[in-house]
Amino acid sequence: MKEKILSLLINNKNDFISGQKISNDLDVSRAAIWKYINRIKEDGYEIESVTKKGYRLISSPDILTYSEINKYLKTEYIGKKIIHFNTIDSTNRKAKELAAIGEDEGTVIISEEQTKGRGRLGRDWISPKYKGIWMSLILRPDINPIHASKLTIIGAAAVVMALHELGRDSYIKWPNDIILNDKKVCGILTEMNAELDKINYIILGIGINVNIDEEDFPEQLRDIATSLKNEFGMLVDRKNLIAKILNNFEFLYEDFIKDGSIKKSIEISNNNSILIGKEIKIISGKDTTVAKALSIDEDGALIVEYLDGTISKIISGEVSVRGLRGYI
Ligand code: BTX
Repeated sequence: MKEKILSLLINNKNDFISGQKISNDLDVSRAAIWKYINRIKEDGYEIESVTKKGYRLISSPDILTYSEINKYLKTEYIGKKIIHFNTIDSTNRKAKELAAIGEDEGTVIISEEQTKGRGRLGRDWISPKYKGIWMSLILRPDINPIHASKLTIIGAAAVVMALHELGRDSYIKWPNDIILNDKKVCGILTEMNAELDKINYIILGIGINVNIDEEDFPEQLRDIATSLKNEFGMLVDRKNLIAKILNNFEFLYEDFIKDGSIKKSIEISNNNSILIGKEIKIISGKDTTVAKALSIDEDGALIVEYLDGTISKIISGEVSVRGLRGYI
């Protein structure tokens, strides 16, 4: 009921809505409305109440709830249910737990902070409160598990497109990082639960450093990590950005689900790649090999040319890639 009353207030922003109308529309008593309005205020919403006029929403807090994001969403099913936390260990961990007990495709888990955010290979992902987007999408594509890594490519393309819609260029460091000014601004962690030939669920975790100040990053990350605020010189609206990512994601994902092709996402990856045309290091366990990154092929694999001229195809997840000079 709280969410429904909040939706009415948000949809009537700038206008008063009478207690009587809320009562009629939602079949709830005036006394109960008063109680819910107080709870909504406790969440940080500023609401004016005037006798005989009713209630009016003055301002919304910067929180990533469904009510706040839905107004920007154009999707059919991605993000149509958002489960929001103030704090959690890891949204990917929570998403897996919920997916395992049947949570639907499209549900998104978002937290204002993560206390144990995770990167690939058990690495940590720092996720300070209210300053980033830490979210995980639950997906149930009817595809062979060997194609699961394509979801990372689609996710990265959706983030790049969303930033493009904000008027900003960003670059993909294949397969799972988004780069600005040669530093990491976003990381993607795709995890899967599958049987031999059937996917039970995929969790697509996206972490974006939105309004993080440089001093919020631990010392050892300052040379390799940045935030949108750092690079753009201004605060960025997290809600609008999340919606833009989800809108783009559904568009690109639908394409994949319909005919198995990630052509559009590949095009975005190739056009916005920070690796293509460069000499890179391919790190596999203890071995490091130097090669030139040529392109990303239709399966989302990185095509490289080794120093002896051999052309090879690298599947995401197999290796880490680095620029010859430092991180990029
Ligand atoms: P990755 O393994 O490619 O990158 C992890 C590495 O990046 C760390 O070892 C560290 O050096 C660096 N790092 C840590 N935190 C940050 C940060 N905030 N910004 C830039 N660099 C950082 C990348 O893994 C995948 C990250 C996915 C994170 C999302 S957040 C929502 C979801 N839930 C969850 O637990 N993980 C995902």
